[in-house]
Amino acid sequence: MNSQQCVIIGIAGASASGKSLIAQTIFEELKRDLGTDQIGVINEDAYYRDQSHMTMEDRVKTNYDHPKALDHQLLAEHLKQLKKGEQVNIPCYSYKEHTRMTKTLDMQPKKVIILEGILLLTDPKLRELMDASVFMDTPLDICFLRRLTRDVAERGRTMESVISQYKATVRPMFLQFIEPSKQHADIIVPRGGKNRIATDILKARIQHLLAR
Ligand code: UZR
Ligand code: MG
Repeated sequence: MNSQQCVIIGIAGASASGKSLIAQTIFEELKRDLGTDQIGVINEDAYYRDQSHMTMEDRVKTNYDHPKALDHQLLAEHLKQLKKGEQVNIPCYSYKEHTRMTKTLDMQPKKVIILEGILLLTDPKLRELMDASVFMDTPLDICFLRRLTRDVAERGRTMESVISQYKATVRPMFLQFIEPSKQHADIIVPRGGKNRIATDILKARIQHLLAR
């Protein structure tokens, strides 16, 4: 029997659309069957470019919703290494400092990798590495409300800064890059990360890929 070494599932969609939630749910539920060391989640946010050489003033001006803000090259290399059974060092990103931290997170190869992030499906080299792809199609007003609450509570922002960033980059870049990338998804999930049927379908697909 030809069992696949590493199944990679990509989950994309707007900021605060429920990507992390559905990824976390699948992770928690599958790790009971597979074992904690056989499934992992990689967040595209970890691959925001290192900006330690820039002043804080300039870091704030970066457009974090544009594909070029992300080091997709490094992410693709890491995925290829994991597929080959090699260990990788995942960067750690600080939303407060707007740059990479010096520490990295060691990840051992796994049977299943869940990849989640806003711009994953815009990049052909990442799409090629995925065994299945998902787009979280949550209404934008719901995403905005969630983002406002989350970024103030968890990412050290003020309400005013979240609103101005939303108008300046988050919304325009969603319309320019993220929304059109939906065409590349295998599955489109309405409502958000609590969609139980979508979660079950994805889990079943992963189990099927593992059993091949
Ligand atoms: P999720 N982001 C920041 O606000 N600051 C940074 O230093 C790095 C990223 C935001 C980014 C994007 N954009 O909307 C969001 N802006 O993080 C993606 N503006 O993360 O998918 O978890 O919401
Ligand atoms: Mg998230």
